[in-house]
Amino acid sequence: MEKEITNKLKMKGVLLSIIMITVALNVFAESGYELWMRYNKIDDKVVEIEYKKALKNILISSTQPTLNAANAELNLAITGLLGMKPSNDNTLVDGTIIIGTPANSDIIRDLNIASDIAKTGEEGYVIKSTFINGKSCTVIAANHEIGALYGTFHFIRLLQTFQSISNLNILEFPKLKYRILNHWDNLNGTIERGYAGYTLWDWQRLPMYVDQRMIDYARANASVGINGTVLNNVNASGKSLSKEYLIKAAALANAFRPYGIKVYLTARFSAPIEIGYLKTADPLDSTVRKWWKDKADEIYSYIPDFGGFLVKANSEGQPGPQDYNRTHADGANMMAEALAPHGGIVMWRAFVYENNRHTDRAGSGYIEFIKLNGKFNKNVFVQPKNGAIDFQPREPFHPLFGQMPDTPLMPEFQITQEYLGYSTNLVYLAPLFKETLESDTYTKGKGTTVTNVIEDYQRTHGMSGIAAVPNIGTDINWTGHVFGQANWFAFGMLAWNPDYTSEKIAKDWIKMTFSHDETFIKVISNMMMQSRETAVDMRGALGLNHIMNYATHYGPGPWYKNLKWDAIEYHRADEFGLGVNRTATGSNVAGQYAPEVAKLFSNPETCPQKFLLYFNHVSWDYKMPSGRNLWEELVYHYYKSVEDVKQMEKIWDGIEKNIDAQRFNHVKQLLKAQEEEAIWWRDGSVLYFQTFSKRPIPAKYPMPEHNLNYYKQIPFPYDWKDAY
Ligand code: GCW
Repeated sequence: MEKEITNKLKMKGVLLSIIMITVALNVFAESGYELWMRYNKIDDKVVEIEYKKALKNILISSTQPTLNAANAELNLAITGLLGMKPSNDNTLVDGTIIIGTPANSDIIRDLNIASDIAKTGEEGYVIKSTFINGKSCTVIAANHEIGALYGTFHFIRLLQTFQSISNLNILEFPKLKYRILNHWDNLNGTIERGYAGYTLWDWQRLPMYVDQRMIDYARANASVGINGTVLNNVNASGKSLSKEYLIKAAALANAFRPYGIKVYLTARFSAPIEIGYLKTADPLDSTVRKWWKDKADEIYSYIPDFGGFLVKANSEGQPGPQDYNRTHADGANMMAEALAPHGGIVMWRAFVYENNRHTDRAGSGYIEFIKLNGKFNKNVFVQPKNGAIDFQPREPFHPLFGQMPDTPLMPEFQITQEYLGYSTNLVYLAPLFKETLESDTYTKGKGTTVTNVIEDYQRTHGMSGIAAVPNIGTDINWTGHVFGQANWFAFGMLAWNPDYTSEKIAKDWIKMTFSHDETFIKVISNMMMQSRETAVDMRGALGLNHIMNYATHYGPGPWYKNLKWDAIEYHRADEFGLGVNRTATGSNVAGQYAPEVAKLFSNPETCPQKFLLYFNHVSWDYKMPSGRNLWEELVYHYYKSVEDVKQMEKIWDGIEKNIDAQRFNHVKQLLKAQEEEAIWWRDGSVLYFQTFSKRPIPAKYPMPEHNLNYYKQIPFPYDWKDAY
């Protein structure tokens, strides 16, 4: 009897554990690996009924790799979303989706949509609901298969966001031609400023082994229209151009090709010396020129559609043409000449500044490049960062935008959060990207936004583009912080169309990544929209920047003293006030902008408050529009940042029931860390600036718990470079 009971209990125990494991699997199933390509079963009956009728059969018109990829993706999506596999044959039934081009599909050719398709160019598409032989169908058609793939991803996005698909009439094409990720991956597997693990490129096992993750990477990029990837760091190793590595890069190019993604490499300027054993890398030397030509020919023999080179030259210690008294144009044109016969391009970075500090760093890029307007070959982009200093939490747009009409510029953004709390902090970056893109350069009169400037190069030069340094690594969720995925997604969407709004992108991403619950979407999108402002407030509002810890770029460091660059150069705090005088009476970086902009920025009364201290040295007593004086305003922003992070934590706690435990806990822990960091920034910075302002922290705020010295000595949480 006793034994029986024990056995029964044991059985119960087993059953219970099975149930618990199942529950746990459901609850913990979400690692974030699927990114926004998460095709979980639809939980809305009305939507499900509509989709079940419309998604019965997929008919593709070729078996080339790109259409195969479209077919596979749509199959995956429908099977996941509806729990029902569509058929995949040539019979036209109600609910058929036809994917193809006029060249390979009779059905598409016979439809009356040729003029629409003609408008979509190389990569665009149309998506149309229509009747064919009395059957209700959806047509995804494009001039080229890659357009059809992009159209398929767009269609899937409609499904994932529960849009009605019964009456579609969509015509889309990208506004910019080159939409590129600049990876900063090193050949040893580490990533410069990468906070989501190690490089995705498995140099050891390539080319024999190409991991499924490469395909998933390509799917994610294609789903948002990214069409190029620079595999390696701009602080480049010549080795990446050696035969050994080219063969490996070719294997990646093969994996990415069906998804429309071209491979690019960084080119170390001194590679002819390091791997070619020449005595010089002088761009006007004929043996050097020949070396680059031969190298380009060799690369194209392995990668026939190789995209081209990205180059960081004469910047932060990298070699470059100035080592030989040549110009940036001499260097870029030499490489451009080698790539031109194959259709490749050069992206030549304008991120240069004098390490020995004769000029204001904010003005160096402009000074170097403005004189080279029009001096570059046709297949060269000059690539400035979005702002002139670095990828700061907030900077005004780079003064070169609009002022190099004869040389196409390709702005570079940073998705990886080098100055924004790595992958520990929740910061939605679309508002940052948009802020630059929507800035008015006034270079062709009022309303000449950065977007207008970069799009216009398509008309004037036949090329236009945008790039960003990604946040992608081997972490299971790809980006370290699950909200970092939104920044990869947002960059792709904005590269396709800079006019999309940050809110719309956030809402789509939330639906695809987390939940369709109306309240969830509303509160989380609001939280994301606010998060960039919070990130700025945390690190110095009102136009302050580059006052982080100099070594790690993490945590506060306005006190930092270094022989080359003191933090003081960036904030100029003194007893009178705060801010850098970049007006005509100072370094006159303001004077590098169009006169209307210069005028606006040079007067504290007209300068947008968010850039006030970037351009002006302002008294601590200066009255701000809020009625507070400058000191109080600064303190207000630091204190607000901590409150805002706490608010994010509250919001997050409130949505626990809406999502899986794994991602809930992931974000919860990171927000807690962000709160602690906001306090660190706030108390350290306020106490430091107080040594100049000599004014009290208003009594309504809690006083810092420690003295300034304490905050100065807080060690960086973990620096792998020091951890041997
Ligand atoms: O922001 C700085 C980074 C460097 C980086 C450099 C650049 C790749 O601190 O790590 O080097 O910019 O953009 O070249």
